[in-house]
Amino acid sequence: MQHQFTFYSPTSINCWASNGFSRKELGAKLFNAAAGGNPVLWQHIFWFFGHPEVYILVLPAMGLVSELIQRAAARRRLYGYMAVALSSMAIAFLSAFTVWMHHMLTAIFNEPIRILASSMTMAIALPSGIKVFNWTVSLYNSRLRITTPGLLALGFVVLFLVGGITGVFLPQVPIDYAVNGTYFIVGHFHYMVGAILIALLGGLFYYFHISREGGTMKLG
Ligand SMILES: [Cu+2]
Repeated sequence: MQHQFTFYSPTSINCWASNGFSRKELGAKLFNAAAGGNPVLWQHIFWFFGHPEVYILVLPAMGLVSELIQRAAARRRLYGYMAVALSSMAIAFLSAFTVWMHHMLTAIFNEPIRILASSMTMAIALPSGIKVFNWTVSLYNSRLRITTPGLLALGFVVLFLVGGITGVFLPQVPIDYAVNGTYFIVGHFHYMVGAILIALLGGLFYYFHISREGGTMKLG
């Protein structure tokens, strides 16, 4: 039942569209090595969507956290607001066009291309680092208040930091050979997705408290 799993996630839709649909409905042999196709091409198409998909999730969470730190935790304007905003654009650009092949470092054997994917992936650490640094500095000398959405925003920063530190290892090609297919990858990914969920929860708490409690944070 190839069509059944299309409903589960956007990644599955991409998977179905690029592989199942063209193969079954159009009779294509693009990914079939026996028919002269290239199975790695399927991986390219899958990850050209699959990698930016993670950033489609995390960029709104980063925006939420930037607002929550200002409004619900530090109660001051974000340190280096413009740098935080520009780093979002840098992350969006880098993640969309330059790094999908870091999911395939053990599947492609073109060394310059592998080095390019590896270095572009490490480059994403710069705008991400700017964000974590500015979020942290915003708390310095601030009128820190412990509120539910504020704590969830700080929780995002901590989880994102652990996810980022485990992420530093992954673009290194030799390390990738060791950890490919292990729970190290799963752990890294789940720190990020956990952080995203925490940020969304913080945004929801903040939004609904404002409307129901006239600006106080009693419900949390
Ligand atoms: Cu990726």
